[in-house]
Amino acid sequence: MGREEEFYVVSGKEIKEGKVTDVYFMRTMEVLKARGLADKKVVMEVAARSLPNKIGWGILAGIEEVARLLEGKNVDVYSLPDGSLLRPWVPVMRIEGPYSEFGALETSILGFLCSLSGVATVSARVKFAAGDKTVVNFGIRRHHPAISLALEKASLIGGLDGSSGILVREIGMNPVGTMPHAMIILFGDQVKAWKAFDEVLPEDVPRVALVDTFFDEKTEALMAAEALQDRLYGVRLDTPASRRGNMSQIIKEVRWELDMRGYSHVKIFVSGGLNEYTVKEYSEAGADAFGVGSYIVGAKPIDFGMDIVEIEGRPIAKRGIKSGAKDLYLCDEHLIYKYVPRGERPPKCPICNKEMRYAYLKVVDSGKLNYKIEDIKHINERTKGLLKKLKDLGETL
Ligand code: PCP
Repeated sequence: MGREEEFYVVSGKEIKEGKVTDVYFMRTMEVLKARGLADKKVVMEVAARSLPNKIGWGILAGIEEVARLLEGKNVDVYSLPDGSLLRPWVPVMRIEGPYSEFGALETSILGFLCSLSGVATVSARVKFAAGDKTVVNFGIRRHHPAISLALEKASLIGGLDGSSGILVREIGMNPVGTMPHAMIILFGDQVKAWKAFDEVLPEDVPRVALVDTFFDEKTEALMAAEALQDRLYGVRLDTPASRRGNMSQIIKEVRWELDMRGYSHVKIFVSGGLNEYTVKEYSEAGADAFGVGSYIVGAKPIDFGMDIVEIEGRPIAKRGIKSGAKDLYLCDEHLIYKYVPRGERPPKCPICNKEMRYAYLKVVDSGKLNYKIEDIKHINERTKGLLKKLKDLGETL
């Protein structure tokens, strides 16, 4: 099939073959090979030079993809695992081997890490803002369909509670969603639509009624509660910007009116144009769950760089990069990283003075994939624990 029939997307096979690369790497290999330099053994390190909007922390994603990309290459790769805490200038990965083996893969290596860590970081910040309240990724409609599952996986690595795309079943998660305005409009009657939803769908589908189609949120929320009674799990407010006004007040009013009539079991789900700041605000106003789309999948890529730090054992780097291979250590209690020249003694945490633990995993060992691919649920739970610890340590949005 031609590119046009494949929607001009690049296949995983082509990525693995190194076809997603910048032409200057092709030219570089040609020049280096012509002068016998291409097979020099180098050490390259990957670090984020900054985090978007000068935030102090993020979440790393894309490590599994990079490990699989480098599988079969004559390299060793040391790295933090997916879901690790990200700090500026901390080397998250170290790749060692002949430059010709992986130099031209820099484009795809950074492409995976920059994009997926960006989505994981924004997801983590929204979840950090929501605390124990539910946050679901509603964003696959806002990005190119070819990478929808990759983006959903990254949002789950970032600690979200679920995602709406049906393909998440392939990574062991159940898709999460409510109902679209289209369904209500086709019935032409909110109550008929909600009742049909309740009558037709299996019991395990939560009954969350969208309550902003024709009338205001308070009116439709009470109509839904009266129609479905204790079968109603929640109402979704997806108020369009043209009507938004003071959304916190709308949430408080809906909560009040539901409680006044004995419907305190009905949850309030909010979606539409959300970010970590409005999620925090609406959570404080009484919302129980959130659907976030554009803000998560449209996350800015993290500004990772991949730089030579050693050639044939000799430390060397460009301006702005510290030369020499490094070992990375972490204090899990205080979430502090420290790196030292490779082989030096483990440093002590500057806060608790305890010896820090070696933070890298050897994810590729002489070309053999050595990365224990974790169930996404495990990474998700670990990230949630990290966010709680960040909060306990006084981190803020
Ligand atoms: C949107 C749709 C998306 C939500 C909001 C995410 O509502 O429900 O899942 O929006 P965001 O990208 O701004 O965060 P509509 O566009 O009204 O779609 P629908 O009628 O299907 O709810």
